[in-house]
This record gives sequence, C-alpha cells and structure tokens, in this order.
Amino acid sequence: MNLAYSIRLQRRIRIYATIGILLTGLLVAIATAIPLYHDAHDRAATAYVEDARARARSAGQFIGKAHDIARQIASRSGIRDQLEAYNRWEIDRSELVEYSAPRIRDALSQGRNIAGLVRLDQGNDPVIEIGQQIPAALLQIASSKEPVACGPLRIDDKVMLLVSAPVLSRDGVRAGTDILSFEMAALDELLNNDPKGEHNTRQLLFNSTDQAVVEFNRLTPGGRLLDAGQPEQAFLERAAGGMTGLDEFERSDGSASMVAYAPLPEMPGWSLALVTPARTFDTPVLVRLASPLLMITLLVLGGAWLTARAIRPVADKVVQQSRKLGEMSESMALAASVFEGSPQAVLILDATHHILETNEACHTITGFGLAELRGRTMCQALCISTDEGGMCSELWRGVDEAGEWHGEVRLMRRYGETFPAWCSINAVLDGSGKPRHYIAMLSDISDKKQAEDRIRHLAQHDPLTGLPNRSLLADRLEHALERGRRSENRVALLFIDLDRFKHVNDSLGHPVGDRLLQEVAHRLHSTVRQQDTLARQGGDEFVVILEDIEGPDDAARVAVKLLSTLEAPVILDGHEIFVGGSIGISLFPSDGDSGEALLRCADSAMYEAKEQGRSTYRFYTAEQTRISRERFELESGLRRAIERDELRLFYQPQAACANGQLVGVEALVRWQHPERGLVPPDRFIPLAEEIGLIGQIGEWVLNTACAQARQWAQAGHPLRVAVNLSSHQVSQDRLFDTVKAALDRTGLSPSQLELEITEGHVLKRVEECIVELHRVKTLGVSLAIDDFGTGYSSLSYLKRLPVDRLKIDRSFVEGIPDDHDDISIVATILSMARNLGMGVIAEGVETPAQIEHLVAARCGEYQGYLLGKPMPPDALQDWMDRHRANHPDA
Ligand SMILES: Nc1nc2c(ncn2[C@@H]2O[C@H](COP(=O)(O)OP(=O)(O)OP(=O)(O)O)[C@@H](O)[C@H]2O)c(=O)[nH]1
Ligand SMILES: [Mg+2]
Repeated sequence: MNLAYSIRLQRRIRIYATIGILLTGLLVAIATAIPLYHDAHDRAATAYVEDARARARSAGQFIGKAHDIARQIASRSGIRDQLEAYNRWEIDRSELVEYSAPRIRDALSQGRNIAGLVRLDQGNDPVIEIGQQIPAALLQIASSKEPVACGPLRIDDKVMLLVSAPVLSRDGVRAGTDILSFEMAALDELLNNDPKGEHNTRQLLFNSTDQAVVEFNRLTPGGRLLDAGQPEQAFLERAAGGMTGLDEFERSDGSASMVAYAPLPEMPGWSLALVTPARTFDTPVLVRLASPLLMITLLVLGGAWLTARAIRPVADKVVQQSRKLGEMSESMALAASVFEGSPQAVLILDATHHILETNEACHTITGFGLAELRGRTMCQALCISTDEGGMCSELWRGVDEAGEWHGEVRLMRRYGETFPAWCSINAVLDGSGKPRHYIAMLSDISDKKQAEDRIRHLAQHDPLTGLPNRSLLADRLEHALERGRRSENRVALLFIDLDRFKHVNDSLGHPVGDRLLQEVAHRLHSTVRQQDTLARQGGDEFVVILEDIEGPDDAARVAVKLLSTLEAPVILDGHEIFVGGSIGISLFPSDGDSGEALLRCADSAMYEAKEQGRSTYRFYTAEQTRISRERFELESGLRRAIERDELRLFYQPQAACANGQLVGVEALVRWQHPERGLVPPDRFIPLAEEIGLIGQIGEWVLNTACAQARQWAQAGHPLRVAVNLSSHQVSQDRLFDTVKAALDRTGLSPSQLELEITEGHVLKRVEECIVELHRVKTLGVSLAIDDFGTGYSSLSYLKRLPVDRLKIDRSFVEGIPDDHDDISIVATILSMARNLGMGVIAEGVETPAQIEHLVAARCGEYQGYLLGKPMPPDALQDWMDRHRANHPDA
C-alpha cells in the first residue's frame, strides 16, 4: 500500500462514513417527516375546513338574520293592515305611504346593513319604496309564503342580497310582499374580521339557486361578483349540496390552490369556500416540520462531525502507518538493491546457521545457486575451514563470544576447487538479545592472495634463479635452528661459492654468467632433498640448510654430491664451461647457536676449501674435516671393494671339546684395503649397513663361503661352514631365496652350511624371523644363535625358533674358570640347550683352563685362539694338516 493510495483511502473512509451518517440522518428525517407532515397536514386541513365551516356558519347567520328582519317587518300588523286596506282600495297609495313609510323606516333602522325596502301589493306592484332602489326586474322573487333570499347580485355597483318576505293577513292570505336589500359589505366585514383570515385567502359565497358567486378578500372590500364557470364553483356546488371538504386544484395559471368548502347551515343551496394558494396552506405544515427536521439535521451533522473526528485519528494512524510502511518498503528496497548489487557474497542464516537467502554474488563466487544452498549450514555447504586450518566451530565460537567474526577462510566452490575468502559474520539479535539471524559476507580474495604471494615471493626470492634469497634464508635458518633446539637434532649449513666464476663473466659476458648461475641453481636444487633449503646468498654464492642430519658425515656426503653435480660441464652458447665450487660446512650446535654465527663459520670454512685448492669442501673445524674425510674415503673405498675384489673371507676352526676334532669353520669377512691393509669387520660392517652395502657384502660372503666349503668337500675335507647373517639379511623376506641360490650355485650340501644369526637381530622382529627361519630351515641348513646370552632371549620364543646350536658369547667364556657368574651362566646355557635338544659351541676360548672347564661341563664344541685364529683358506689348509697330525684320534 503506497502513501497516495492510503491517503485516498483515508479520504474515502471519511467521505463514506459522513455520507453514511447523512444518509441515515436523511432516512430518519424522512421517516420522521412523513408522519409529521401527514399529521401537520391533517391538522392544517382540519383547521382550514373548520375555518370554512365557521365562516359558513357566520354567513348563514347573516342571511338568516336578513330573513328574520324581513319576516318581522312583514309581520308588523299596523302597516300590514294598511296594506290590506290599500288592497281593498280603502285607502289610496299616498295614505298608505304616509302611514307605513315612517314605521317601516323605523323598523329598518334596527338593521344596520339594510340598504332599502320595496313593499309590493297583492298584485306585486311596488307601493312603498324606501332607501335603495331595486330594479323592477329583480322584484320577481316575491312568490313564496316564506322569506326567500336572492343574490347576491349587483345593484348600483354594490353587491346586494335581496330577501323577499310575504306580508300575510291575519288569516294567512298573502297581502303583499316586502323585498329587502342588504349590502353584502356587512357580511364581508363580518367574515374578514375573522382573525384567522389570511391575506391571500379568498372567501367565496355561493348561492346555487341563482348560480351566483361572490368573493370576499382584502383587496375587494364589499365583495365582488364572479362570473360563472370558475374552477372553484364545482367545490361550491358540492358544498351547496351539503358536503364539507378540502381539495386541491390547479388554477388556469397553473398554480396549485387549496379549497376548503362547507354548506351554510340552514340555508339550503348556499355554500362557502375558502381558497388559498397551496404554498400558503403548506407553510404552516412546513413550519411545523421545521423544528424536528432542524433537530434531526443538527443531530446528523453533529453525528457526522463526531464520526469524522472519531475516524480522523484512526485514519491519520493509517496514513502514518502507511507512510512508515512506505518508508520501510523504500528502505527495504534500498537494502534489497544493496543485497543484490553487492559484489560480496551475502548469506543470510537462521539462528541454527542454516542458509535462508543468498545474493547473486554468492552464486558467482561459489557456483552454488540458492536452491542448492538453502537449508544447509554454511560450513557444510561451502566446506569452510579457517585460515589457521581450524574448523568452522572455532569461527562460530568467535561469533558467539563477540557477536561477530572476521577472518580469512578457505571455501570450496561447487566443483571442488578451494579458494581463500575474507569472511565477516555478524549476529542479528532479537529483542531478548539472542541471535535471530546471522549475516555472512564472503569475498573471494584469490587475486589478492596471489598478488600478496607474488609480492612475498618477489621479496623473498632471487629474481635470477627463483631460489630463496638472503632474507628468506635467514628466516628458514632461524626456523631450522628452532626445530633443531627442540628435537636436539643437528643442522648443517653448506656455503657454496663457485670457483673462478669471475672468469666466466669476463670471458663470455655477464648474460652467459647469469645463465650459468641459473643452471647451477637448477643442478644444486635437484641434488638436495625437497625438505632442504637451497638459497642464493648473492653473487656466485649459494647456501644449503640440511635439517635432521645424523652427523657431520651426512653433511659431507651432501657436499660431495653437490660438488660432483657441479663437476659436469655446462654447455652455453656452444661453450663448454667447467665450473666447480668450494663448500664450507658449519654444524649446529657445535659450531654456533645462531644463524649468523653458522653462516660466518660456513663462510670461513668455504675460504679454507678455496685455500685447499677449490672444488672441495671443508668443515669449520679441522678435526671434523679429518674425520669426515677419512670416513668418506672409507665409504667410497668400500663401494668399490667388491668390484675390486678387496674383500676376503677368513675361516676360524671349530672343534669338539671332548677330543679336539675339527667340526667346522666360521667364515669371517675382512677388507683388504690397498692402503690401509686389512680392515677388521667392526670398522667397515656398520658403515656398510649405514650406506646400504651390507646386503651386497652379505651375499658375497654367503656365496664365497659356500663355494669354499664345496671346494673343501670336493678335496675330501667336508667341513661345516658357519656364515654370519647381517640383521639386514635376517629381516629380509628374501633370505630363503638368497640361501637357496647360494646352495644351488655352489652345489654345497645344505647340511654343511650353518647360518649364524645374532640374538639381538632376532629379537627386533621375532615373529617375522620365526616364520622366515622356519622356511630357510626347510632347505636343510642348520641355524645357530650367535652371542647367546647377551640379548636376554626369552625361553618362550627360543623354543619356537628352529635353532640347532647356541653360541656362548666370548664375554662369558672369558671369566672361566674364575668368575662364578660366568660359570653359572655357561652352566645354565648348557643345561638349557641340552633340555631343548640343541648343540652348544663356546667362542673365544683362549686358555687350556677354559677348555678344561668346558669339557667338564660337557660343552659340545668350541672355537677360539686356543684352537686357531681366523685365517685365509690356504693357511687353514696347512692348519688342518697340522691339526690332524696333532690329533690322530680325532
Ligand atoms: N653474471 C653474473 N655475475 C655476478 C652476479 N653477481 C655477482 N657476479 C659476479 O660473480 C663474481 C663472483 O666473484 P668471486 O666469487 O669473488 O670470485 P671468483 O671469480 O668466483 O673466484 P673464487 O670464488 O675465488 O674462485 C664477481 O665477478 C661478480 O661480479 C650476477 O648476478 N650475475
Ligand atoms: Mg666465486
């Protein structure tokens, strides 16, 4: 409803209410006025008719009185006798007149309105004339024995009434007639004196016998004779016939008149009518109606005014409301246009975070239409996670606590793509302060983020190589040290400076130098692990941060890798460029606790490398460099040892305790280093394990030992050969295949092969080892547990291992025969082995006392320096010959 409409409506309500009241008033007025009018009209009519009747009565009395006067004069005996005497000719006319005239005059003087008298004799001839002359023609009325009125008629411009009265003798014979003339003016006076007379009311007196009508009114004093055929005459005749009534009729001029008529009482043929214009008649009727109608009108107007007044505040309220509504709808339209036109996605949520409304921008940004979003929570629909990786619940907790939340979130578009958005959520509270709705506004900040990322990238990266620059390096280094401090891990810093790079610039130009730097960056980058940081420190300097390294060797290994990467020539514009580098290494925490200190140390180590002839690396401390270098050399030597056939197998004899008979040999690996000589296994086996060569070495040992044993067997000296398996071999599923392959390849009888496994290695993966060793055992080889007693084996799984022999560790044998503990342990192992049906071999036997004790303790076999040191196969052959010679019984 707009304002104009409500104003129109308000006006209409007021008009209709007023009209309603006026119409009601009108109806009441009509309902009141009609009976009132009828009543007033009836009263007026009655009064009018009564007036006519009263006037008729007056007129009747006037005529009756004229009759009486005529009758009295005629009956006067003196003058009557004279007339009779005249009739009988006894007196003449003059005597008659002389006698009668004074007496008649005297009698006439009693009636004021008598104009004259004419006495006729028996022959109806006038004999006495007094006063008004009466034309002879009019004297014909003398006939009846009763007085008779005639007229009204005009005599000498006067309207007269003639009354004839017979003069009767004593015996009733008519002796003559008196004709008296009366002036009607007297009647006029009588009638018009009537106080009820109206100015414009006409009075008509009618004598039907003579068809004469006389009118009295104010303007014609004395009356006026009317011509016959007047419209009123019909009513006069009706009245002359005896009727009384009131009628309305139209005059010739078209005006309406009211006529009240009545007969003159006791005057047959005479009637009177009052004629007045209808409006004159209606006036008192209307006057009578006026006051009640005025009252009604006032009441109605008052009512209408009160209603209008009563309605006005309501109507004003309606207008006000509608104005407010209009304003509200305007502001709502404005809000709607803001909502729809907003470039931000706007979501209106209910109190339970479910989506009610979204705008077009939401569709554009998220790809979801309102139909897909409505009824789902914002978090569900858009898979919201906060920028800190938190969940939506954190966001709502923020809104609940502060009524609003602003922050960066990640949203998911309709097709699964996620994007960063700035999110503002505000709670809309109800009257009681509880959230009624929430307004969420989201803007896609992908572009902004990209720009920020780009700016950040530019600020933190070297434009030439794209590597982190000095600033980001410092940052990363700080973080790496922080992590190192927490985890107590070491961190290494490698400072690389290209060798004689200036020469490239000078000879091939700066642009080529640039491209070379790019290529170097690329190579270095692909050499280091992903988690390591490679940065360009500036010029031809690069820095690598290595985290979580085990020790300096790791750093050295990386340095060597980097140097070898740089060794390969770079081809640029057809030039083959050799570019080397010098690397300085500093270590955290040993060389310094801060990034700055470590950089300084690495830089100075780098100069040391340059000093030492370039294309090399140096640690910050000389000792570390030495250790590292040695280790590195050992490592690289070991890598080549197999292919250069530098590994050797030595065999240590094993014999029965009881009679010293040779039962087997244990194969032991040695590295015949070209410069260092014979390297014992404890110097290179852990290194081989560390650098992943152990598998290869283990396989070599197994194959070589099997081949050797086979060779001895073929030469007529079948010997059991015990081969140590590394933990790497034991824990591999391939052990079965490896052993089988060695046996197949060499043709050695499985019964001649004994595999030694270290107790500690088995304990690491008991269940898997049990399964795998059972499989290996199916090949027919025997199994021994090396270093038994040091690994705290549990009897329960020892029972489940398919073991043939236990090897008592040399540390227990060492204490025999003095150390009681060792003696007890050895005794326990022996008794246990016996109970489990296993053989026992003691190792490290060096003295005759030890072997004596072992014999006494019924230990099955032994090995050790007392019997023979590990020796090359040729030496063993000699040893065997000697041994046989010394033990002819065995
Ligand atoms: N092309 C190119 N050269 C650069 C850039 N920044 C620094 N250099 C040059 O790199 C060279 C680095 O020189 P040094 O490392 O001090 O000397 P060097 O010739 O490499 O000799 P040594 O390092 O002592 O083996 C200087 O000649 C610099 O001008 C660069 O962005 N682009
Ligand atoms: Mg340089």
